[in-house]
Amino acid sequence: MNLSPDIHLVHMFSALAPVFFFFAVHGPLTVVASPVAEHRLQTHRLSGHGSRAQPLRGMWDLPGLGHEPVSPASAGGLSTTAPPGKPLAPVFAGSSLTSLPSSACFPFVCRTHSYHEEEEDIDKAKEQRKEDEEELQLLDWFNPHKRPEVVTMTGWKAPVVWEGTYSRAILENYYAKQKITVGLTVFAVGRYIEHYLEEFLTSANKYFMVGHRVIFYIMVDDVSRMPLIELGPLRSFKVFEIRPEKRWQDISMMRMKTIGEHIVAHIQHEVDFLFCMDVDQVFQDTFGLETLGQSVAQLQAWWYKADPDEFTYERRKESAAYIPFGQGDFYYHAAIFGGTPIQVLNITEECFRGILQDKKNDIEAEWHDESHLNKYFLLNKPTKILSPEYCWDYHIGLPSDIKLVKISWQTKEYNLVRNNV
Ligand code: 5GW
Ligand code: MN
Repeated sequence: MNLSPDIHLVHMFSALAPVFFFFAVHGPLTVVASPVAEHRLQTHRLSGHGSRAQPLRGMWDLPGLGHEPVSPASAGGLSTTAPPGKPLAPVFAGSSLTSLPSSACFPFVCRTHSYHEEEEDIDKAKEQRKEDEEELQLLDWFNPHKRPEVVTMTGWKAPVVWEGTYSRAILENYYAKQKITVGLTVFAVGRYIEHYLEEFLTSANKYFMVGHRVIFYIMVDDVSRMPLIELGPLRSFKVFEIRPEKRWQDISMMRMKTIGEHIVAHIQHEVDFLFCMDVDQVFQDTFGLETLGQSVAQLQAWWYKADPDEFTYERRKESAAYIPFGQGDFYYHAAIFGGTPIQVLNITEECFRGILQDKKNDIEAEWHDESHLNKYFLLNKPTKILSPEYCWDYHIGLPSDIKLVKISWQTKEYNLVRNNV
């Protein structure tokens, strides 16, 4: 189960260089990038931001060895629900000299300074450092009381982010110092390329993490049918060709394996946060910093008010995704999940482990990867939950709970797109 040699990075587009580069790389996965884009990734990596400091290894490196799931206690602690803090970048790494504090000059140009002045300078620099290092606390940007009619805090003290509960301005101010990069994986196989991919990408370009570095990871079964899209500033994408699965259930489920492989191979070095999304949906409004967290789950629009015993969890004991009646917190939608690369790797590994176990036992969970994702988040509580405003189905109507739709479902035209059942 090594990294499949059939995954080729074939295309990378840099927003800074509005020229398309096409590469066909055969053999093991190699990152080929335009010089400009590669330089940008390189300098970014040098700053050694937290989640990318430790290279990850997955179950696909060492069969049988995976990551321990995060315990509900540690995943759900209040402190982990705040956006994770980042260590300060080393002074000279990736930043220009003009951004250095005035005290950070070399001794030989500071000879005229008195000891007293130097002490003051050091104090000032220390204060500045403290300000920079201070981690934003959850309640600095999140107010659960702003939406009293809906659940805004879980039993394990994770925020459920609804419109009106967050201050994006405070988050923007905090993350401005951190220079984060956010990844977004999306798969389009068969007719899903023509049907959904262009609108998904065009809308994501407009609304996903605007003002921040974004890398779209696009997995298609035929790169020649990839729509050409002009991206805005700070956006780039990488396209990979994947082998299409014959059964549609497998197309959906094998995403878990592929995402994990890509996190291990390169994504871990490239982004601070990663989202994984279905392609059959469209961004309608800003999907911003308030969605970032260690491990992020999406409430399924049709079930957000239902009782857990009504949820369509897998109810057969024989499946790895089994959740007995009487258990369960929420029904999560597999169309959106995310977190730091290490957390997303853990999610995808554990889900894929469950999928393989089920295949061995000749059983398939009722809602495929979504059943396994729900089991995962039952055992490993998400540190942040997104309200159904982040993935709304207008077929439900527009109840007053839904103040601002950020992403909406596309109409399911199964007869048109699902020729591979
Ligand atoms: C095809 C037939 C049945 C189910 C899924 C597919 C299918 C899914 C496909 O032919 N091509 C494809 O790229 N997918 C990927 O899997 C898309 O990213 C899609 O968004 C994701 C999940 O499948 P969906 O969106 O059809 O599933 P639901 O749960 O949203 O109905
Ligand atoms: Mn979908």
